[in-house]
Amino acid sequence: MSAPCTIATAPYDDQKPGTSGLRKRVTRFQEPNYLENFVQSVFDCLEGYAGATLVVGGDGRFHNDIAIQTILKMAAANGFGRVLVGEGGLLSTPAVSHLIRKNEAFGGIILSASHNPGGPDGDFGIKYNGANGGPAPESVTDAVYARSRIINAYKIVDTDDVDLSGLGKTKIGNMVVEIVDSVADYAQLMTQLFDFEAISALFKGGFGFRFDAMHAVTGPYAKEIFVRQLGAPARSVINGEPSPTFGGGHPDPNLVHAKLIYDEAMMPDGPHLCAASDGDGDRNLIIGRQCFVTPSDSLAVIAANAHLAPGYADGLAGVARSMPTSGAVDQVAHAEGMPMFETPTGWKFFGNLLDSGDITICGEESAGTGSSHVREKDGLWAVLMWLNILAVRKQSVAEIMDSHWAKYGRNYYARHDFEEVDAKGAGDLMNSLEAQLPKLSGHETPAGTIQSADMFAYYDQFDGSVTEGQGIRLLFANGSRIVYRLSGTGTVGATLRVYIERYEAKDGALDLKTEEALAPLIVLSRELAGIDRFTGRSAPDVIT
Ligand code: G16
Repeated sequence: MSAPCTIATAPYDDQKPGTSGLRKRVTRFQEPNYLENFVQSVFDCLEGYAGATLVVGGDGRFHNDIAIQTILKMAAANGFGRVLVGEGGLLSTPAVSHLIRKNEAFGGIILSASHNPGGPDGDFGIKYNGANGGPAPESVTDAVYARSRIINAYKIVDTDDVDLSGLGKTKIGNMVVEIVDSVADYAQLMTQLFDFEAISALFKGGFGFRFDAMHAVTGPYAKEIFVRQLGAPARSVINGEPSPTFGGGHPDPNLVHAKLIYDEAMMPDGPHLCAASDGDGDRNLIIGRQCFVTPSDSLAVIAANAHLAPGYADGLAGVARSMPTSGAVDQVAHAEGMPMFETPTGWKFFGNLLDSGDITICGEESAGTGSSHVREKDGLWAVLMWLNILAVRKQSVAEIMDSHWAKYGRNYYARHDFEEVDAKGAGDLMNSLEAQLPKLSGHETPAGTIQSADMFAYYDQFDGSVTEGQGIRLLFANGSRIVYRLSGTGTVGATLRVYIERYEAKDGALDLKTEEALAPLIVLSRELAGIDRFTGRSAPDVIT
């Protein structure tokens, strides 16, 4: 092994990280110095990490193994004292967050492109999380981006790769590399939050359960927790072997890519609960027997029932949701007298609210739910929370949903995604809509009167930051809402997301079909924005 060396490099100009770090095609990350530039830019923007601990892990997608070796050698050259890395390079995103917090690490690097496809032609991604275990705030990600545009050298140790296939310690120069069990600490945390006895009893009683790990990172976690610790039958976990290509699938737990378990759940004698998680284990999908639960409703049910789990027995300090998430959780907060916060899309915006203790639980329409136990959304946590609620209430998912709506009212909700559309057309659509905002306020439509129309901006009371341009909101006098925003996680063209919502109070029409309840709003959402005209698309690619 030779001493750390500095390698000259040239800046790249397209590294603007999106909602959740830098995501690009694998082929981009394979270009010389691309990953190195990002990692060095991160290190250059941090202070005081000499001798400190860094946590590194990823979802096992193609290029994970290669990227981890580069990061280890760069961490050593930059003066970190210790790196904790998951066995085989595997760590789920919530597990990284937990390891950072438990070990009081300086921060962590997560390798994942979340729910995006993997493999040589798929996507790769990287992000930095800080000492609280959460995604770096915009002040840091902006500084990293600025740095990546002028960087001209990075530091790396020229040494052999570290064998990550077994637990133990080794060294690169003065830096200790500790290979840790990917699952154990996380599983231990879950036992502190949930009633494992009640859930075990549920399984013993013949409760039908299916979890689709989608050949992504949660397979080993699910087998340990659901099967080994809670006694669910081994067949409960499907696609449980992580693979660099996700078994050729697309690890997005939605009704398109997790259709297998959706179809199973829709059978009259299907499992009582079907669930799935994504590439890096932070998202969740919840489907009861013949009863799909939208992520927004799931957040509301969890907020209303979390006290049934031991870790939340004292009640919740408050709740938060991202702006496009439906107002279902607002109804719970209002009825139960809890503070509710509305933040921009992106888990990082919950960080300060969780750190300050103002909220205990938060979630997003994009299938993310979580709590103050870590600083990331957490797919398996959400599934365990549902199992805990079902075990205590001894009702079916459908019964729980019906009683929830009867108590709090129902927010019919759908998200329409127009994927990989021309980026210029999508930008023009948003600009044109923004220009119309003043005249949309007070506008009468077949779906009701638009009470206010604005571009959402967020003021963070803790760090004083203001985040603008976070999506266009049309709020109707009758409680309906249409939101337009461009995705921050796609890697090709642009993805336009249109979020459509209608509220029915508890004495209103609670058992309509969602498409039927939202029909006039859907038509309006296309017309007002000229979706057809700007994108050339007459229908969305995915509806969730
Ligand atoms: C990431 C963020 C989430 C956010 C989502 C939005 O999710 O971590 O907080 O809700 O992006 O995605 P988009 O901008 O495409 O709507 P993930 O699971 O991809 O890391």
